Amino acid sequence: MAASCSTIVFIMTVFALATSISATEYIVGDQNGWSLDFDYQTWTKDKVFYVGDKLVFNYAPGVHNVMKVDGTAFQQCITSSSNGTLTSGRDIITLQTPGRKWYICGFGKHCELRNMKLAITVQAMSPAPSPSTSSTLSVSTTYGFVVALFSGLPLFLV
Ligand SMILES: [Cu+2]
Repeated sequence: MAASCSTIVFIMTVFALATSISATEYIVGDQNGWSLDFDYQTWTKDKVFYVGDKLVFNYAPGVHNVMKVDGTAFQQCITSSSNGTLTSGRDIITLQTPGRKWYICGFGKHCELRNMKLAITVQAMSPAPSPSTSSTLSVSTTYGFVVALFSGLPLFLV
C-alpha cells in the first residue's frame, strides 16, 4: 500500500516538473531592453502571457526603473501611485495572477514622452504542451518514467 501511494506521488511530481518547463521568460523589448522610444505596444501584440511566465526588464540601473501601477496611473503616467518600484537593472517579474498588468518608468518624463510604458494581459491557463521542440522530449521522458514505474509496480505489491 505505502509503496503504491508513494509511486502515485512520484508520478504527480514528475508531471508537475514537466508542466513547469512550459513557463516562458520574456525579455521586455528584446535586445532593446527597457529603453527610451521603444514601441512596447507593438512588442506585446504577438505575445500571449500566462500565469507563471516571467518578464525581464533590462536597463542601466539609475537611468530607468520599473514601477508597477494601476490602469489610471498608466494612462496618466502617475508615478506616485506605484505599488512597487524595481531598480536593479535586471528586474524579473513573475506573473502570478491573471488580468491586466501595467508597468511604467518613473524617471523624468520617460513615461509621458518617451513611451516607457508597458501594459499586458495575463491569461489564467497555460496552453496544452505543443507537439514541438524540447517539450516533446520532456513529455516523452515523463511517459518513459511512468511506464517504467508501472512495469515495476507488481514487484512493490507482492
Ligand atoms: Cu526611463
